[in-house]
Amino acid sequence: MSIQPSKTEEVREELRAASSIAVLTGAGISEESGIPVFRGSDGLWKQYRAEDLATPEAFARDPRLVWEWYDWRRSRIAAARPNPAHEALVLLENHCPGFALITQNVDGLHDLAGSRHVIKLHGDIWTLRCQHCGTVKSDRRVPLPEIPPRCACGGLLRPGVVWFGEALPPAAWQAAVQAAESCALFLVVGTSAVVYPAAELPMLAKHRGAKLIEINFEPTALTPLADYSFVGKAGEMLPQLVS
Ligand code: BV8
Ligand code: ZN
Repeated sequence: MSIQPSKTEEVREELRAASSIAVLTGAGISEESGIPVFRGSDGLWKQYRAEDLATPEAFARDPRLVWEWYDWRRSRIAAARPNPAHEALVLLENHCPGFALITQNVDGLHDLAGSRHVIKLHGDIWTLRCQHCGTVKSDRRVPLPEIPPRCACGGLLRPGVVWFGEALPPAAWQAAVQAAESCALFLVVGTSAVVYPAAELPMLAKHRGAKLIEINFEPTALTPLADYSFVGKAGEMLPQLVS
């Protein structure tokens, strides 16, 4: 999928000239790395929706089922490598002084690609938190030796991610809002923009006068708001805009 040459040149110039750039990524940026997205035909787990499993209630009711889902996702993610879209954002970070990368993804592929400061709005699938004593630890074992995993204190360990109905980590949310409010250009990549409050960030940036650029496989609620909207695969389009 190639973008109309005129638009490409215009956006390349916008990216070059922008004094500060904030980026919001969603599951779509990891799709070409082989990690299924949440919504759409090949959604994560056919008979379940993320909204049904990524909740404290689902975990309280059936920690084994929720952990089976996360253990399956961890094994998918462990086999995945960053794709050219992740790598293009590392290039952008290296060339733009005021750069902020905000992600809804929990897969850690931005860190693996070499992005230095990643604002994780929804946590990290490679960390576990004890429901009882609060211990937080990194755990990259795939598959997990026991499901559900237990803490040394005997408490139940949960994935270190933000579930529906849970507040986002305050520090991450504040950093994301600060970046959205102050950037000259806001780039949204691979998100359906249906999950809040993350989906507010591009609108906040736009209302503060930032240029809004969207790259997504299909149009979203943000598309009418965007100064430039590219419909297609991030791994193909982002490198064309950034190289
Ligand atoms: C909160 C967990 C309050 C980690 C996730 C009614 C209306 C509005 C809001 C609500 C409502 N009812 C409830 C809410 C709030 C709720 C919400 O927004 N619900 C939605 C579903 C309506 N939000 C919350 O509950 C949040 N918390 O509000 O707390 C509060 C406040 C204070 C104190 C206490 C409580 C918490 C939200 C976080 C939920 N956790 N995940 C995990 O397991 O991953 S959200 C989940 O969706 C993932 O994190 C994911 O990142 C996120 C967003 O999805 P996307 O990344 O956009 O992925 P999606 O599949 O949807 O889209 C991918 C896109 O990519 C598609 O458009 C596709 O076309 C495109 N694509 C595909 N391939 C490619 C591509 N694009 C480019 N290239 C490709 N190759
Ligand atoms: Zn514990």
